[in-house]
This record gives sequence, structure tokens and C-alpha cells, in this order.
Amino acid sequence: MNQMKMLADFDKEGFKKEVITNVKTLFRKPIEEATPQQVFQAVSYAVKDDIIDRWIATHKEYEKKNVKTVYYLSMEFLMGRALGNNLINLTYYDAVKEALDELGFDLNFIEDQEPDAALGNGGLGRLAACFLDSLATLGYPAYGCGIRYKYGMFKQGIKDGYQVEMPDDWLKDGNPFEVKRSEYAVEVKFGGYVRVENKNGRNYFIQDGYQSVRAVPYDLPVIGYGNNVVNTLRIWDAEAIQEFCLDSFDKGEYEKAVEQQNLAKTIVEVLYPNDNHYAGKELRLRQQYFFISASVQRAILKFKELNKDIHKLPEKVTFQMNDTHPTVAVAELMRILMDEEGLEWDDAWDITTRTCAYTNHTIMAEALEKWPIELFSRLLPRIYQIVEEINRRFVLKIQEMYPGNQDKVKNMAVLYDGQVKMAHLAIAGSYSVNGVAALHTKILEERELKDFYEMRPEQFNNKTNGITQRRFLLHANPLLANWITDKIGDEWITNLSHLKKLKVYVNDEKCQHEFMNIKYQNKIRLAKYIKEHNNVDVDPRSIFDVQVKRLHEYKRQLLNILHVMHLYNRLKTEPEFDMYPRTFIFGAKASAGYKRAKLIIKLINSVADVVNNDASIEGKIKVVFIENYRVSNAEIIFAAADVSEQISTASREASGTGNMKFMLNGAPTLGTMDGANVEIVEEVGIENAFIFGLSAEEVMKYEREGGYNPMDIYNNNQAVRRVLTQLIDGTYAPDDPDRFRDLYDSLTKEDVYFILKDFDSYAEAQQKVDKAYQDEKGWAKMAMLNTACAGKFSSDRTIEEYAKEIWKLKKVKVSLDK
Ligand code: GP0
Repeated sequence: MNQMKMLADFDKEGFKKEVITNVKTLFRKPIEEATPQQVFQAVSYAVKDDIIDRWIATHKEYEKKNVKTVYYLSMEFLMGRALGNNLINLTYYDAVKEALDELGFDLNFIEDQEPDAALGNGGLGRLAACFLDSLATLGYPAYGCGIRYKYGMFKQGIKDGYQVEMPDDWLKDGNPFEVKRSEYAVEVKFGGYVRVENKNGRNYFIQDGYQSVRAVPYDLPVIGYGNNVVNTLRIWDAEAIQEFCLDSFDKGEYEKAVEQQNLAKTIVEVLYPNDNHYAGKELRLRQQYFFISASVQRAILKFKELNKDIHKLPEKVTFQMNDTHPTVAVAELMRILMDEEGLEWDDAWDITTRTCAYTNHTIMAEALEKWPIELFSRLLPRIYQIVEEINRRFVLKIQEMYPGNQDKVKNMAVLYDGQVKMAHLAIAGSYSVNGVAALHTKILEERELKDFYEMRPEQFNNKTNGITQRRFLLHANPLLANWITDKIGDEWITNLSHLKKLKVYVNDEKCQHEFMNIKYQNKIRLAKYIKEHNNVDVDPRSIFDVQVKRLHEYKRQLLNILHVMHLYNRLKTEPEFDMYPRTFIFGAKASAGYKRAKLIIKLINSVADVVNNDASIEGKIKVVFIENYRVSNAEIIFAAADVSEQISTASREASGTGNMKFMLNGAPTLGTMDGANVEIVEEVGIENAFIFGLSAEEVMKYEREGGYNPMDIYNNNQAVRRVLTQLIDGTYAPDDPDRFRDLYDSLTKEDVYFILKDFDSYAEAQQKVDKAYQDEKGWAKMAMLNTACAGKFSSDRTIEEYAKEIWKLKKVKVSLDK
């Protein structure tokens, strides 16, 4: 129904014919014999035909207008599936659904054949994907630049309650939407040494004795909603420079070719599965320089096709660095400007620092990248020279501003203690530094990056994250999307603030019924998914209480499951205790090397085993761990949630974005005053959320004072002591009572994430949820208000702010002349 607008330009019969022909030419088969995967491919190629003309037209327009372009540099783009979203944004979804029906196929089933493009870990990568959607929808010229990992985020299996990791061979059937652009390949150099050559009185720095790879771009279309704009996500593959020369008898040549082949292969082999944590591996630094050098080289070449004067670069280009991972861009741009364009340092530095901008996504110390100088300089000798000079000049500036203050140098230098500090390089080399939620930016300014803020306050700004409503409502929750459009029209699709018009319906009983009935239908859909994938029966009439996100101690899945253990204890021992039936749903991948996180997964599954099979509690509690949480099943999960668990230790979650997806789909937040939760509460009102726990200030105060003593709680709180004891008495590990001792120790010795400290407050908030849910009208109103007040959290709003305040972009209109 939302999709009828542009149906006029859709040639249904032509489309059907094309699908049939595609099956024939691609697979040498009549369509009746095609596998579902083959039908998916054939449909996608037919859709690609509709994309290509718009893609070409968009780039013609950009060139004609010689527009300023943002290059969003990111190690991660967590795109999920493309087909459904592309159809949505082309506004052909319903039409194609009908066409496929007529061919005897169900579009949903065809969509399910597509593997997720999981080139990212979690929030940071998914944010990049939402940003691309918004940039195209708003008509802003943009490239996403990343890596074409052969294997994306691992597939998670659960065996015997434990996580097992399996390779994600997402390209095995080919990617119908990508276009290889060999003509834009560039060379990227590693290692060797730097030689100085004097030409006409100027020193030139030349890297010699290096190894190199050819970076080859693959372009993926990013389709704007209903506006003919198609932007590009450019992901780089690595190939060997030298082709194998089979008739060469020169052993040295042959070995060199093999070496190059291996280097190329390993660079793009796999995404590092760490979230909010860096591993410091040499290969990771290679990946970073590989895609940055390629992206920056290509951007400069493109700039030069349309512009003569390299000094105009900042007027035409911004490099937005998504966290510290791409910050080697600062030095790479300096290298190109000096070594290839022949500029002097000051000139090059002026251009660089007006072209680069940096987004910080975390204050977690273990996530801030630092590279040993030894490794960095060996791998990138010329880049290291440049970093040294950046550091030398930056330290001079610090000393000039703060004479004799060694602390300032220690806290701000790019090179210190034998390390290259990537965040400091990013800040020194950027005109903008932004945090991703108001609270996060405040903490950066007042604590984490205080010295930098004091030196240059005008450099700092906030851009509260957002999510795209096209994927997370229009595609993920068609029932609710149609209902909203019925009530208030469809402008919300491109202007989410329209949702506030729903407020007039929140007290209307008929609307409440309709809204909650849609939730119920979505819960049935999820219950079916859970039955198919977990073989657990869950009751869609129970409260669906959901925590889906990466597994991390600071996100406190452990608090959630300890509380489930506590509720179960109460049901078993307090005859007068009763609760509304609740289904606790978890979904989370743990980084492969993060032992404690993996143990928490095992604990959740062990509790599930006990609780789900205890008939005496009459199904009051069910615990479900959804295997392989990813973008595609997230779409089903958000739509079905009643309660959104956002329970990080206050001050740790920079923003969160899942919280916004739940809100949009009508699930109130049960959370701490952390990240963007603060702004969610501001929008929806504290009475329409369940807020608990220490504030960020309180947490930081404890930390300044050296923590708190969890034993005080252990000694004084019987309920807490009981669940802690159950971690080590075999209640959930009869075969190995010591299995969870590490969790017990972490909680009783230090409890750095304040889990015990917040326990009572959390349990109390959970009781309020229980009570509130039983007031049907009150709950319906609260749920509807969450949807109605979600307007701020569109990534369209976020991107408008970036575009106006940081990037200075202009919108472009694209028309298709037929
Ligand atoms: C932050 F530093 N984030 C990092 C990282 O390495 N990976 C990552 O996903 C996340 C934050 O944890 C976040 O709070 C935030 O919303 C997101 O970046 C986007 O800004 C929740 O995922």
C-alpha cells in the first residue's frame, strides 16, 4: 500500500519475462526447475536492471554539477540483505511481490535466500549502513568506502549451549548487485624503506623495496527512497600485482608472484570479529592502510578529473573517519599531497585538516587503537615518517600553549610510550570531532578528550545517532507501517517527525486494539521463527522481553540473566509470588576470543535448559537464546518486542542504536540513563520508560574513588547472594559446578560493571514492567507513544546534521529521462 505511488513506471509483464530469461541464461534451466537460490539471483538481476539507469544518471548529475562529496571511510558496513530493501526504496516492493506471486513464488521466501552482507560487527557497522540509506534518500553525494571481506562476521551456532563460530562464506553464490570496476584499480605499497632523492633543490621521499597489492573496487548500489538517486558503496578487493607467468623459468620471479598472491589473499580474507575492542594484529593494520590508501588515491584521482587546483580539495571532498580504524587517512592524504602532488608541508597540512573529520564511537579504553611504533614503521615506513612530523609539530604547539606542562604532552601526543595513538592522530588531523549521543559527547569533552577539547573547543560537536525507518519499520514491520500510513499518510517514510501525528490516537481504544493486535501478529511471526530455529514453544501472549546486541560485559547481559535466575527462585520458593508470563529473549555474538562473554552465553543457555523444562512454574518464564543474531533476523525481532533491554553500565554505551529500533516499533525502554537512552526518555517522557540504576556521574565518581566493594552487597542482600551462590553450586552446571566460577569471581571481586550495585534497582524496574503490562490500555498507550515519539531517531535527521554542520553538502535531484 505504501508502494503504489510509483507503480506506474513498473512494467510487471516485462519484469516477469526478464526473471524467466535470467534463470535461463544464468542457469540453463526453465524456471520451474530452478532452486530458490537461483530464483533469488534471477530476480535480483532483473531488479539490478532497474537500478543501473538511475545509478548512471545519478553520477552524471554529480559530475555535471561538480558537487562536494563525502567519503564515509569505514572498516565496517553491516548492510544485511539487499533485495527487499532495494525494492522498498525503488518503491517496487508490492509490485514485484505481485509479479512473483503470478510466477508462483513468495517474495518473502525469495528474500530469505539472500545471505546477509555482514561486513561489520554491531552498532558501528550498522550505523554506517543506515547512514548510506539516508544519504541516498536525502540526495547527498556520498561514497561508502570499505573492504570486500571474503568472510564477513562469523555465523554463530549453539552447540551444547556454547557458541561455535563458522565461516560466513557470503559470496559463495556470487553477489548479483555488485559491479567489479577493474578500471579503477590502484596499487598499495607495504614495507621496504624510504630513499630521499633531490630534484631541482627539493627533496623527494621514495618508498623502495616494498611489497604491493592491487586494490580492485567492487561497487554496490545504495538506493535512495523514491528519488532516483543511487549512491555507491565501494568495497575493495586485493589482487596480486604480478600475474603468474607460467612459462617463466625464473624461480625468483615465480616465488615473488606466489608471495604477492598470498599477501593479497590474506589482506581481505576476514573481518576481525571484535566489537569495542582492538586486537593489535599486524594484519589488521594492513587492512586499514589497504582500503584507506586505495580510497584516498581514488578520491584524489576523481577530484582531479573535474578540478585543476588541488587546493580546492576541501571544497569538494570530506573524508569522514568512522572511529579510529581509518585514521591513517590523515597521513595518507599528506603523503599524496606532498609526494605525488608536490606540495610543501604547510600547504598539505592545511588542506588535510580541512578535509578530514573524525567520529568517536566509544570511551572504552580497550577499543582505542594504539600501534607499536616498531610495527607501524616497519609496515608503513613513509607513512610513519609523516606521522613523526605531524607529532613533532603537534607537540610544539602543545608546548607553546602550555609551556612546561609535560602532562599535556603525555596526554595528547600522537607518539608516546613507543606507540602510535590513532585517536590523537585523528584529532590532530581533523576539523571536526564528534560523539554519537549528547551524553557521550559531554563525557568526551569533560573527561576522555578533555585536553583536546580545551585546546580547540570549536572542533567538537555532537551528532546523535539514528536508524533508517525504511529498513526497520517499512520493511521489517509491514503491518505497522501500513497502519501508520492509514492513520497519518506516508510522509513519515522520508520525514519521521510526522510520527508525532499519531499522538492523537494513543487514548483511542480502537486504535490501541489495532496497535496491540499488530504487535501480537508480529509476536506470532517471531514465535514461529523461534520454534523453527530453537525448537522452543513460546507463548505470544507472554511479555516479549528482548536484549539483542553484541555480547559484552559492559552491556550487562549477565545482569539480565541473574535477574531471571532470581525470578525463578521466587517462583520456586515464595508461594504468594506471582508474575505475568514472560519470555526473555537474547541474541548476541561474542567475539571469538572473548572467553567470559562466551561463558555468559553458556550461562544463558543453561538457565534456559532448567527453566524451560520445569513444569512446576507453569510456563511463567521462558528463556530463549536466538542463534546467529544478525540484521535479517533483527528485523523480525524488533517488530515483535514488548520490552527493550538497554541496561549498559551508565557512561559506557556511547549511544546504542538498537534502543531506537525497539522504540520505533513500539517497545518501551527498560534501561539505564546511558547513551541515547537519555534522549529517548527526553522524547517519550520518563513515565513511558523504565529507568533504573546508577547515573553516569555516579559511576564515574565511584571509578575516581577506586570502585566499590561488591562484598558489601553480597553480605547484605540475600537475593543477590543466592543467585551468586547458584553460579558455583552446580544449580546450572550439575556436571561441572565450577563452570561459572569465573563469573562469580568477576562479580564478587571487582564487579567493574556495577552489576550487583544496580541489581535491586533493576529488579524493581522489572516489577514495574510486570505491573504496567497488566494494565492493557496503559501499556498500549505507552507502546504507541514510543512509536509516536521516535521521530528524532531517524538517521535522516542525523545525516542532515552532518551534512549541514560538518560536510557542507548540497542536495542533488536526479530525474530519469525515458
Ligand atoms: C563502538 F567503538 N561501537 C565501538 C566499536 O568498536 N564498535 C561499535 O559497534 C558502537 C557503540 O558501542 C554503540 O554505543 C554505538 O551506538 C555505535 O557504535 C554507533 O555509534 C552501540 O553499538
